[in-house]
Amino acid sequence: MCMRDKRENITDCDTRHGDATKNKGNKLKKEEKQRRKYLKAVSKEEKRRRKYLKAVSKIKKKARSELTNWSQYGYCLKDSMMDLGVDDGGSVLEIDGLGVSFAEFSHTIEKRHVPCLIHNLLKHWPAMKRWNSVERLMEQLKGVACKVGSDDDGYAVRMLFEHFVEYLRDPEHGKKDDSPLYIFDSTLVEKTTLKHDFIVPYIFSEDLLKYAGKSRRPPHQWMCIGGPRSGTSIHVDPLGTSAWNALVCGHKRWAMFPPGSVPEEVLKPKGVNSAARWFDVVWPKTLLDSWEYHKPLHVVQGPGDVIFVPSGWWHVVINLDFTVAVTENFCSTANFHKVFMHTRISRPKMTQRWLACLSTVRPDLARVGQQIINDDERCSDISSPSSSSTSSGGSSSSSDDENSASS
Ligand SMILES: O=C(O)CCC(=O)C(=O)O
Ligand SMILES: [Fe+2]
Repeated sequence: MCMRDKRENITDCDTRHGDATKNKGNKLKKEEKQRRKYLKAVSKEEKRRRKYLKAVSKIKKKARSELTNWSQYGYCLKDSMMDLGVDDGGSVLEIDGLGVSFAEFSHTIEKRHVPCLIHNLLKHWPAMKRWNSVERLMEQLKGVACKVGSDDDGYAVRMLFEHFVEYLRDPEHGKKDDSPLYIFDSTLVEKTTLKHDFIVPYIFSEDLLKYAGKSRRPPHQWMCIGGPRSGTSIHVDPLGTSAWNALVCGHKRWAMFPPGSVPEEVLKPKGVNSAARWFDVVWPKTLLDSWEYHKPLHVVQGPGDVIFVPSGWWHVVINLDFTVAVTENFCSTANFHKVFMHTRISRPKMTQRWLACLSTVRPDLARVGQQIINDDERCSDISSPSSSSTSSGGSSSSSDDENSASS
């Protein structure tokens, strides 16, 4: 090798060595940048998780201050809880929504107060595609505070939808709780884009309470979103209204009792404070041959099914998996008499306004309402000899502020 070659080699070597050092430096810098980015993401995630955990524990305390142990019955391990006679066919009348007209439904089902399960009413609802998974719902509900309960003073307890989803998937919370938190919110439809995804089924389209005035009208439409074992304790819907409940995804188990003689051990069983507990403790008793009262009607509602609950029927509902539903309490010609009797006592001011509006749009029903008022006055005249013949104007003990939320 000549000197020149040698020099070139040395220079070559130097350059390569320089490049290698530079590369190494760059690599280290890149790694350091990545490490910082990673640590930033971790700390952001930790902060987010801490925020979520803080929110959950605060919300749980507020929504059910009486509960110290949310998983004391171990229902999450009891598979039979979610399998309670699902295959036994149910005992509620089932009809095809496509084959029933408004008049038929009103005469054969509503006026006879027959609970029923209606198939095929929701096929054309955009909601059937837009609400059928947590991810799809997140597109519309991220950042929205949803009602998951009430505190001891009756104020709404709200939770961000994304926190609710995390709660449902959390092995230490929603996955483990006996009766997990449940979104039951009468403002969600109005305040979000969810309202564009459905229309009230035609057989329930006669909404007479809209004539009571928007500001006075009690809440009447709720979104219900929850995981397995969440649900609604036994109750009757408010103000004599009937209800339709449209299930978009998942399965709900219903038990229903007719108005009238339902025993205390069904309505107020000791130590039963949730739908899950009710189905564990009370439900099996009602199935025994020795059960001496009314047997409940029962049914499992699946995706696309609508349940009709006639006014005055007691009902208790448990979610068997992740469910999304919308439900509405309504007054129609079929239950008008019953609803008017209720509102007259508990919402006298609203009833006055309602009657005035009905006299224009539905004079036939306004006459029914006026007759109820006249009959009431006649009765109170007869029962209290000292009373004057002027209008009683509604019971003084009645409240015009009754909260009509059903659960
Ligand atoms: O879906 C539920 O949890 C029950 C709803 C209910 O009570 C109703 O629709 O009347
Ligand atoms: Fe209800």
